[in-house]
Amino acid sequence: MMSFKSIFSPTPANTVIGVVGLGYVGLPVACEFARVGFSVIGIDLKAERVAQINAGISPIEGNEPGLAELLAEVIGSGRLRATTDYADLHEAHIITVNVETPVDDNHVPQYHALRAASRSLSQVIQPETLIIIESTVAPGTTLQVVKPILEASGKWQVASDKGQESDVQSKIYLGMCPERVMPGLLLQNLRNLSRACGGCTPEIAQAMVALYRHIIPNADLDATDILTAELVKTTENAYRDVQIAFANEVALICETVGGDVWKVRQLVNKSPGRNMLLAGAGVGGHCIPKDPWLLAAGLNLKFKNENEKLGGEEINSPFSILNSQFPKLIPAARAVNEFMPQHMFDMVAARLTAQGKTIAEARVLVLGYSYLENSDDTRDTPSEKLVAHLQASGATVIIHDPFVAQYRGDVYAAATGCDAAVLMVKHTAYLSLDFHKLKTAMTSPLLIDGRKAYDASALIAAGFDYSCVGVGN
Ligand code: SAJ
Repeated sequence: MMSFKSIFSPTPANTVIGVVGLGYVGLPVACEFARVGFSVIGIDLKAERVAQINAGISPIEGNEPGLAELLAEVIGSGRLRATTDYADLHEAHIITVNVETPVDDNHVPQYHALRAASRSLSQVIQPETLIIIESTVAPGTTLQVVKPILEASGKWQVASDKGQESDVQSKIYLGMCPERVMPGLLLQNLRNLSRACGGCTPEIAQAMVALYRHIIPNADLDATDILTAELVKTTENAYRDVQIAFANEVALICETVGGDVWKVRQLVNKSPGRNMLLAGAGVGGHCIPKDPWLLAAGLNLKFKNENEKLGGEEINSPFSILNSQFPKLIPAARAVNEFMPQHMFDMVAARLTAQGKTIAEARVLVLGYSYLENSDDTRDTPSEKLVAHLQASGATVIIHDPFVAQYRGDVYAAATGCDAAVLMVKHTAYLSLDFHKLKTAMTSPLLIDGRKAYDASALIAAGFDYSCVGVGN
């Protein structure tokens, strides 16, 4: 087993790396460390995913530039191998954990995967192994959920800078380094975005900086403590969610008072220090809708641990203990953003009514089903919520999306016989629609624009009943 010193300056020659969770974050991480020469052991519970990876085939959907080729290369060179067996991590000196950390419908973090990974690791690691949590977690989770599980057997003690020195044979190290990847840019973001490297001790934080420098040559790698690293990640995404919610709230105000949020935003952002984001049809994806709740849930962890040991699988709702003194802004922003798909429904229903039709008899085309433009990722997509509202009201819904397999096809054929169309995703392909062909296909040229994809005057000139989110009539 390597000595602490070699953890402090990990190199491909002296360090074997383990990666737990080979999803859209873990797999690129494993490939990147293998690319620079480390021997990497990847763990995933899904045997079929492990088999695909060992065959050099990427299981990651969507267009991820460079990932498939890199995976084939590092599998071919033998630097990366995948397995379902945690025992294979026995030889790893540093192990990153990249498992899912979702929140449930009550916004409560679900740590089943994290707890299971922590339990499995505690049974196979060696003295002085460094475990780095890369998953996004509520502030306090690494030290108040992961650490107790790793130490539960009594065999291990996580080093801390509080001087409780344990003998080397029982000492392990813990770190937290949140990822900042984005679908479609997995490798690019991994290589170029700065990282907060939170260590159980300052020396371990520096060791993490040395480790990540191998795959992140230029961006800032900021040594810090574990709690700060947890707060940074959840805060940066809560920040974005609140910023988007502000734009959406101004959009709703503009609609009511007869303003145009798009013009307002353009001029507001000429003011120093302003950067108003884009209003729209809603906020989807794997990060932004979830991470604000993880930030809020940190409050519960603190209260929970002051009164009782964490035992159950779930942490109670972040608001169950607090008497709603705070957080106020985070839940309110979530509510605004979650309302936007409903607002898109209200807009199309109102225009149909104005045309003497009911939503129940209408055939409505939803343009865009992924959560982000030019992406096939449909996780937590606002379009799913709009479709549910439409179907619950009896409408016949036609979904089109050039990136989502089951909704591809000729958009004008999809528009045939439709009474209304709702633009939910600003895919590039939609920006060059032939409005004449669209109008000919539809029974009535009614278009609701949820992303300001179009110039109102062009649509109106083409004879459309056109409305845009954030623009009053
Ligand atoms: N959205 C708006 N208005 C905006 C920006 C986004 O309505 O001004 C909507 C999008 O349509 C989408 C959702 O919000 O439905 C999320 O969009 P996003 O641009 O934030 O894309 P994500 O979810 O992939 O965000 C990720 C995040 N990165 C990580 O969590 C590591 C986010 O912090 C980044 O800012 C974002 O990528 C990015 O732009 O890189």
